[in-house]
Amino acid sequence: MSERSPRRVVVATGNPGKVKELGAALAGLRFELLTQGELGIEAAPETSCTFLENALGKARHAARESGLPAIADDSGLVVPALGGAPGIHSARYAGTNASDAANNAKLLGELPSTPSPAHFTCCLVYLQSPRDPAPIIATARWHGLIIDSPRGTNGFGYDPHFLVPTLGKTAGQLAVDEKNRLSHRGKACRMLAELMADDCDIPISRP
Ligand code: ITT
Repeated sequence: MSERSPRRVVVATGNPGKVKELGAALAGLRFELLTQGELGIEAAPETSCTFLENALGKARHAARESGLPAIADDSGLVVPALGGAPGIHSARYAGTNASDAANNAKLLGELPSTPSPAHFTCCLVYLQSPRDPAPIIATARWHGLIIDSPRGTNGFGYDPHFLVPTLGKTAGQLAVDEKNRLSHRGKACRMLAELMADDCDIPISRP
């Protein structure tokens, strides 16, 4: 591979909302991002109790199956009034393969009152290979309030119920670039890109 050709990297997610946001936020890296679905790779089981360990597991699995470097995102909504739930169970809060609508309904049913403070967390991991002993890791949070009436149809997951107080809008009312400027995932992507820029082996086009 010439030094200038983009590096092929597998994105270890099956969530189309994440693919859209990661693709936009990581566009500055000279990577050709391929999803694990495109490569016929099944999702890794999420068996750990932290976002970090789950992200490492997903990236390791995708790197092993594809033979390519991998980026994984493990993320979720943390609500202090619910003892941190749904947390790492955010995607399956209302059950395995639950829809976003079912997860949101369960969230509102469990909350003692609204608006309720909450944050999204995103942990991103980049592995050069499944046995990479020095993963690049970036993690970030986005604070807001859970409200009972949904607003907006953009984004995914809990976005329509996640109010960003400084904007008076929910995450579901934000365009991808606007959300990435503020969000847990957007911030983690910028941190990951910075950390990668310090790694001379990784091709980065700096603005
Ligand atoms: P992959 O494991 O295939 O990446 P997933 O959706 O199962 O997809 P996670 O286990 O990391 O991924 O769970 C993330 C869940 O957290 C996601 O399905 C949403 O319910 C919620 N979530 C994470 N980031 C979010 C965001 O930006 N907006 C709304 N909800 C979000």
